[in-house]
Amino acid sequence: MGMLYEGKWRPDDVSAFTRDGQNVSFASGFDGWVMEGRDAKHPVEKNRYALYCNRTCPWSHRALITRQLKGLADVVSLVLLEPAMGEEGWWFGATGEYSDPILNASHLHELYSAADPNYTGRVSVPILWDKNLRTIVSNDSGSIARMFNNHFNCLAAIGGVDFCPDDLLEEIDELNDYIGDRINDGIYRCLLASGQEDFDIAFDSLFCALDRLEEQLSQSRYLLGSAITEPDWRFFPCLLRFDTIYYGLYNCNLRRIVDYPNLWGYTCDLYQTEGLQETIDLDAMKRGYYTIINSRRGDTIIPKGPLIDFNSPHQRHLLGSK
Ligand SMILES: N[C@@H](CCC(=O)N[C@@H](CS)C(=O)NCC(=O)O)C(=O)O
Repeated sequence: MGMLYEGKWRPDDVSAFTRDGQNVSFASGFDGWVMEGRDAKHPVEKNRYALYCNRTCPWSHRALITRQLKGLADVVSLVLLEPAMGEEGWWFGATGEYSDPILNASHLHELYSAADPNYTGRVSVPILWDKNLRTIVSNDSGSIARMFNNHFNCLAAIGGVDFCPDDLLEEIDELNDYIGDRINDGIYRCLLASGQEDFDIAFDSLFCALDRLEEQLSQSRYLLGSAITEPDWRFFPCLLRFDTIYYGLYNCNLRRIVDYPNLWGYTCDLYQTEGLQETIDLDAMKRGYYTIINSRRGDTIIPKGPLIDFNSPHQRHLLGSK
């Protein structure tokens, strides 16, 4: 995977920025905030921002979900990248669903070097783009989701939804970190393990965390009680992808999510949240993952299965709070 080095695309990895099996790090590079108030560098304004996402990416998905469920679809534009990676990383089609109507760019790295002509680092999705200042506000999915939740309420079409209530902030941050490290990055540690020992450590750690969360979800409908909070939207994108992608393609195959009664019911419950399915294209997601990983392994086949019914009935609403 290439990266930008002083504003120029380099197809080769630069070791300081690569991930290895032990130390997968997904650090971001732009850390601006959209804030209320005229003096803010990035003020809250309708049609000023665009979210650049990829359908394969679970980090993109958490930002996309928050945009959708807060009712910001007409406030923050959405630009999707091709669910595939090329020589120059994430790219846009010339026309159609995966083109870039805002900047007409052909690769995502063009946005990074437009924002900072000397940028050195990974070129990742999602990003929040400020159309007025022609720069990246943030390329950290957690911050983008938090901005959508906390700072766009005056423009949100759906009122009363709060995935980050003040009284739960500490627990939310703690659980976000746990899920980020043990689940989100944990899955990628399995993919990127450099040898058997690294893989075994990553694999055991991942399934140990899934066991813990399975237990936690036997007590309450959502991770922190009877209302959905941020960590649920960090966890869900991985659960949605698990049996189709990570189980086979990433060798995360101790158990499938359908084998865990609570995790499976919870996944279906969240999947059936009103409006959520607007954020999902299961075919594009699978095609994207297989195309990317197959090209590294010299394979071309995309499996047809598995058949999974995320609309299966569940009884999660019968569970109360913790
Ligand atoms: N810290 C970032 C990480 C996002 C991330 O790792 N995105 C992956 C796609 S799933 C990516 O764009 N990788 C490209 C690269 O690493 O060069 C976030 O939370 O938003």
